[in-house]
This record gives sequence, structure tokens and C-alpha cells, in this order.
Amino acid sequence: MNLRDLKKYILPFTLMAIIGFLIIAACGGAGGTTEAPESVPVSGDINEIAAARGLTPADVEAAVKTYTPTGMIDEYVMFSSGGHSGQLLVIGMPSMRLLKVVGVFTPEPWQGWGYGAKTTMEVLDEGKVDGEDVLWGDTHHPALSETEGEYDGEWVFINDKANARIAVIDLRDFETKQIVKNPIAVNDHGGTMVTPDTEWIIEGGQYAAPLGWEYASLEDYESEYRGMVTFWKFDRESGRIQYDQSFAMELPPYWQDLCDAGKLVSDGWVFCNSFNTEMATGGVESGNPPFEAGASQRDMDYMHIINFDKAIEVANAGQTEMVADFPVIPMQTAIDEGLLYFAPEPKSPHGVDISPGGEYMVVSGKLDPHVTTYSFEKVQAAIEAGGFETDDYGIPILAFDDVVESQVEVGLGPLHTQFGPDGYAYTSLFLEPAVARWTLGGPYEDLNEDPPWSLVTKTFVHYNVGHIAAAEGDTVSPDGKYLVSLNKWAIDRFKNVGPLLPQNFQLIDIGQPGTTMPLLYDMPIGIGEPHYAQIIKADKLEPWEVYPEIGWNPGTQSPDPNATMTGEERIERDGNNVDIYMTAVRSHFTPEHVEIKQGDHVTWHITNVERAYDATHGFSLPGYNINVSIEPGETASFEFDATHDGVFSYYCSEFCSALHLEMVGYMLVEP
Ligand code: CUK
Ligand code: CUA
Repeated sequence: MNLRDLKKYILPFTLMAIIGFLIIAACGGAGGTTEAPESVPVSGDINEIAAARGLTPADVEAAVKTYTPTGMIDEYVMFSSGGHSGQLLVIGMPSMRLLKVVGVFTPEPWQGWGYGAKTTMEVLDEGKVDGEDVLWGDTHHPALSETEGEYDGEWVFINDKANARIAVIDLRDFETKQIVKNPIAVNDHGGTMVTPDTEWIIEGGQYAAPLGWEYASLEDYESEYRGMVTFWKFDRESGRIQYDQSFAMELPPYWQDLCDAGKLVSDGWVFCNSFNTEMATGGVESGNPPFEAGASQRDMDYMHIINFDKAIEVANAGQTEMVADFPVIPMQTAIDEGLLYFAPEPKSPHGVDISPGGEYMVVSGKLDPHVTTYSFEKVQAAIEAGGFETDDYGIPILAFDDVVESQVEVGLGPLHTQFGPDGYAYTSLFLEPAVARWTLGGPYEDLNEDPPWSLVTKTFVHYNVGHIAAAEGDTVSPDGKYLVSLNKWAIDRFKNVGPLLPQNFQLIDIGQPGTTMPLLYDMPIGIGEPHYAQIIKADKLEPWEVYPEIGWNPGTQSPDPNATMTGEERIERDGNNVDIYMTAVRSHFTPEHVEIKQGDHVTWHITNVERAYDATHGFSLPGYNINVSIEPGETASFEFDATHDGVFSYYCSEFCSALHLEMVGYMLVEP
């Protein structure tokens, strides 16, 4: 490629970047970075304190809307991805207090996740990739379980983009219960999204590769590389993904991005956006256009429209091929059976979001200032009418003008859309950076004073927003009220903590109509880069305070055969195998002495016999990398070979009582 070609590719990006930076600089000023005053009075008249701290009346109003005094419970709970921490964050709203970091793909020592306890090691083991431990993940999209399109507070799922894995978290105890590794894909992106009754969990792919971890040269990209979408069957009864009832669909090697399940009128359909329909394969070092230019040459990519109900029938009828022992509907079968259609979508799109009633699919092009809204009804009519053009793989393409309902110009770098209860939609604008409020038409037209299909207002955010999350925003009846802007850049928002900055969540009040949409609060996220979050009404969550019975196994969610009641503690030896049955209660472990021999194989069971709320005990065994968190009622088990001799003091690692330091014992390993 010559320099002129390169310029052609690069110039638009450079321009976009410059515009982005100009705007960041501008609103950095407008956003009002205020130095903290030297000294702030902590007593005296409220107005004096506010004045001394430099607070405006709007700041005081925001404080009153968000300040949550001790003991007051938040109205909403946000489940946020923890990005490449591999974890899931639980945050109270509107206080924006971090309530919990749930260990998912990464060991999490404070909750004993991945440091010996069997119920945790078994789940992390399921996440092995090709037999190897992969003890991190890049979580992107949490999905709360739904009943008839409403969050039901029972489960939450999240994907690991890096390794194409899906985790299942039980909201009775907020613990991860299952990890499944996608057998046909190395990585993913468009997961997790659930169908309206959580019968299926959707996992879309991203960077195309030969399915099933095969090798093929990039020269053979078009013939050998493939995209995919996987549908995981979820069973509420067992609380597990049913691997052997799940299936995938082979797709062209476009980069499928994000998916969403249809709801109400579009129930039974699945939609995914894609980019790189150019099938660019990069190689800037060899004079090829770099990926970001090569994958952005066309004006249109393709929204994938999948007749999912019919796909289930086709899969159940066995019209699949096995790839890595996993059933995959071949692309040709998908075409022949009318399972897959495309609609052109402008321009390097990112995400597709379905309106609350299921009537519209909303797509944003990262390099197009519009949000494009497609009508499900028009899509159905176009499919009915037939007579399609096809892409190079023979997949029918519906004509853009036949299926588009409206395009609203919202601003630069639109990414993701959420919905309110009042016909308002909200779209993040990465480049401006702002959150735009605009109006849906059709059945939503009379819900507010603003004209349909029009931009209403924007709130600037700090900075470079990715996803946004609205209260109950993915349900059939969004709440409005609050929206969180999940910003990628923080720049000047917080005290400098070195070159690696936290991400910034910003709470926005969307409870008022029209152009009023004030920022309320900033929350720095000190771990990982959160991508997406979902926000549920707090009273829908009813987790246990303590496990239902003494001797509970959180892995099976049933009584554990190795549960040990007070008075039953013992050490049993059978040859070299030593079984320890221990209880924990404030403030002692029983037994307090464990005497074994080097070379013994030790299986240790500890039951926390407490029934008091929050009476968790930790058990740490230094020298053997054991750290277990034992919640009230739980029985935890772990195993190890006594390879090192010596004296090891095991102790409780949760400060549980005045005599917590005395909650200790000695393990003596005789050489
Ligand atoms: S993606 Cu990160 S901002 Cu994974 Cu949903 Cu759009
Ligand atoms: Cu038990 Cu500290």
C-alpha cells in the first residue's frame, strides 16, 4: 500500500481522535475540576460548610439525592463486570457503595475463592482451558436472570471475553457455581444475554478463527475462519448450564460483537451486530491496512437476525455437525432453514439493544453520528416478501430501507443504548463524551412531551463512556430514575494515583423529563475495566442471611455428608489417609491440635456451627496455601498432601470476636 492509501485509511481516525481530544479538553474545563480547599470546616451552619467546600446548590441537591446514612439500604443494586479483574462487582445505588466483589474467574482470597475449598476449586477447574489453569478472565456483560422479561433476582451470568467462558452465579449466596468453557471458540464477546425466561444464555463470538481450535493460515481466512454464536441451555432446578443440551451456530468470519434476545413481540428471535464484514486480516507490518482501518472501509456491516425458536427445532432434529464434540448448526443449514438473515447496519456498529416491548432493535455505528432503529415488524415483512440479495456466503440480506424505522442523529461515537419507562432511550457517546437522551416513536410516542425520534438532551460525562446501565434497563418495564455511565477514562476526576487510573462510574438522574438530566455522583472503580452492568430493584434480591442448615455445602446447595456437629469432632486415620472433622464457633476450632506425619494425605472438613448473621470464620493454613471462608452453617472441605514437616499454626482470618486472635490451633507434621 502506498502512502496515499494509508492516509485515506488513517485520516478519518485521526480526525475523530482529534475531535475527541478537543472535546475532552473542552469539557474538562466545563466539568469544573476543583481543587480541594486547604481546610474545610466540619462544624457550623450548613450553608457555611457548603460555601467553604465550594459546593453549588446543584451539588447540594445531588448530595441529598445520593447520601445514604448508616443503616439505610440502597434502593437498587448494580451488578457490574469487573473487567480484566475477572470478577463481578455488586454496588448499591444511589449511594454507589461497593457492597461486594464476587470471585468468578480469578481467585479472591478474602472470600476463600480458589485457595483450597473444594466447592471453589471444582468450579475454577471447570474453567480450565485445554487442560490448563486460566486463573483470570476479562468479564464484559453480566446478565440477570429473567422471568417473563423481568429480572427475578435468582441468578446472574457473566462472560469471559478472553477465554470464551460463561459463569453462573447463584444469588441465594452470591457465589459462582459453574464455569463452562466454549469448546469451539478461543474467545467471545457477545455474552451473556438471556432469553426472557432464562431458558437460554447467549454467547456470541468476536475475533473469527477456525472453529474448534484448529489451525488455518490467514491466507485462508474467508474459507476456513468462522464466527459463531452459542446458545447455552440453563436449568433453574439444578442451577446449571446443561452442556449436552446446548448448541452453536456457524457464522461467517465477520466479527460478531454483541447480541440481545428479542422480547414480547420479538420473543424467540436473537439479534447480534457485527463488524469487520470487510474480513480484514491486518498485518500492518507487511504493508496491509491496520485492522482499525481495514475493518472500517465499508459503510455498512451486518446485523445478524436469528430465528432462534426455529434454530432450537433444527438443533433438536439433529441437523448439526459436531465440532470439538459440540453440536453446531452449519451455516448452509441456517440458510436453508431460514434461521439467519442480515440487515445492513452503519458504520462499524457496536451493540444492538432491543426496546422494552421488543418492537425495535437499536444499533449504533461507532463512526456514524446516528442511532439506527430497525422495526421487528418490518423485518418480518421483508423476510416474508423474500427476493433477497445475499452476501458471499449466501446469507440473505434484507434491504436497509425496508427494515429501518428511523435514524436519529445523537452525536459522535455512539455505542450502547438503554431504555426508560417513558419512551426515552439513552445512548452513550464515546467521543463527545456524553450520554444522549432521545425519543422512541411508535407505541412510545405519547409517553413524553418530546417529539418522537428526536434528540432531547445530552449530559457530558467524564470521560469516554462505554456502556451505560439504566435501572431495570434491559427488562420489559424499565424503571428510569437512575442511569450509570461506565466511563473508560477518569483523567482529572480524582487525586492522581499514578499512571494507571481507576475507571469512573457516574450516576445520572434520569427521573426528570425533557432536558433535565443532571450528574449526581462519581464512583472510582479500582479494579479492572468494567464494561457492562445491570441494575435491579434491591427488594427483588432475597439472599440467605445464613445457610439454611448447619452443615451446608454451597456447591450442591444441600446438606454435606461430611458436616460435623458440635461433639462429633474427630480425626480418623486409615493408613496414610487422615480425615479431620472440625467445627468452628466463636472463638475456637475443635480440635485445636492436629498431629500428622509427613507424607500423609489429609482431607479436612470444617463446619461453621454458628447461626448468627455475619458470624463468618476464616481458616488459613500458612505453608500449604490454604485459605477458606466458612459462612454460618457452611461445611468447607479441602485436601492436601503433608509434604512439608514442621509446626503450622492455623488461625481464623476473619475478626469474629474479642477472642478472635485466640481462635487458633497447631498442626504438627512429624518428619
Ligand atoms: S463492550 Cu466494552 S464498552 Cu464488551 Cu459491551 Cu462496549
Ligand atoms: Cu473466627 Cu476469627
